[in-house]
Amino acid sequence: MEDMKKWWRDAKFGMFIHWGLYVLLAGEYKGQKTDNIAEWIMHDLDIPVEEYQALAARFNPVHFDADKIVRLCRDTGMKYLVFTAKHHDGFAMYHSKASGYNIVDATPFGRDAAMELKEACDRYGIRMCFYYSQAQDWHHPDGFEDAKPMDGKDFRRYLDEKCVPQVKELLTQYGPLGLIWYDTPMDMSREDCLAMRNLVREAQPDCLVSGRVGHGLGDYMTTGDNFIPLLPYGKDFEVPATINGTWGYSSGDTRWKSPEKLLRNLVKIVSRGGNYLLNIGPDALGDVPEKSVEALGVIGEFMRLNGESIYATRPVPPYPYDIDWGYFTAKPGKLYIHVFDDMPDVYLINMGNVPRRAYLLCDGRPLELRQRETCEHVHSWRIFLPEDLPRQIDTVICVEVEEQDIRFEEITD
Ligand code: FHN
Repeated sequence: MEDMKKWWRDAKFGMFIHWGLYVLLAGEYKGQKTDNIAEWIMHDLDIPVEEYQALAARFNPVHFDADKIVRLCRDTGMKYLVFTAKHHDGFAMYHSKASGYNIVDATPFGRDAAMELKEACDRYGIRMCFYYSQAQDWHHPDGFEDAKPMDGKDFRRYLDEKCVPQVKELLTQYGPLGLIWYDTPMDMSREDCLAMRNLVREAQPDCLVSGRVGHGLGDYMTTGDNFIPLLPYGKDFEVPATINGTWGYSSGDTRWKSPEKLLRNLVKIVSRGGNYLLNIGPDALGDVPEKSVEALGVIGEFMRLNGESIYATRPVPPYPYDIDWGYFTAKPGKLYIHVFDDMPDVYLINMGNVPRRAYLLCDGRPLELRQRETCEHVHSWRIFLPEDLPRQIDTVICVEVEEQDIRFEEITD
């Protein structure tokens, strides 16, 4: 388990995939648009179960290509993939024996998307993980439905009939998994949440459990959606995030974040000690929206040249929160300075290390570094950036230092 935690902590970057029957509606049902996230359409527009489940007969995403999606994941520099095996709508996107309401038995598509993704993950060295909505199930009569009262419902029956058998299937049908990504535990008791965690521990002792298993029982903390902690949290955390304004595909959502914003979010999260789980939402044919592919392409290009400044890095203590032009990451003996702004030099004060050399990470070009000692500042470094430097979203400078631990001196007023 400790090895898996280290793997996850070092991986830093994962792909989230929200894909389910809701993509057929793409944010609109019978002429009515939802203004909330698209995978919630069944709940938000009060679509009756019989009407919603009829969508399965139309689900035939003939363009779905697991190999292509996992290559996109790998080429973006992501190390794990979390696929919605069952979201709140209750529809299993894998071959489930516990419920016929699944992608193989209930759709003309008839293929196990989860198995295809898992096989592709194995080909490309990506760790497969499953999202599973353990409490909310809008299809099963006894599942939670958002904040609606559970009066007259038999939640235990839902757990025994559907949830527990399905999680067991996921843990036994697809080989070793990186994570079970539980979500929205609602009012589940600590005992029930513990049982969900233990299911994973018993079947796959090395598989991690997301923070949203409930009652703080996860192997790390999952932040709120798209929420980046202001400072290092001090423990492992993961930020699940969207590229536009929704998780499941919506034809009308154009709130695309720029590649620049996404890449800088990655650096910001990693500099605070967290992982970034960035979502794609394939459409009804199985295609990934072009805007997502473009943005991931930009991040992938950065990661190919600068991945060393992201993977297996740790935050720099104490965290220099008053710098507004970039962020820092570190490894033993190396400080990575992520420069977002266009500037001729970088001036750092109160450095606690003795530098050996500085260079641009993307091409190894040596950089001039001048060190000074003043009465106001213990040590200051000035690093000059070349004049012909092409404009980059994040220019990474690596400074190798004499010590293993990287640190800024405590700043006292
Ligand atoms: O309700 C879900 C939502 O649809 C989506 O799956 C996100 C991803 O983190 N989790 C829940 C809301 O936090």
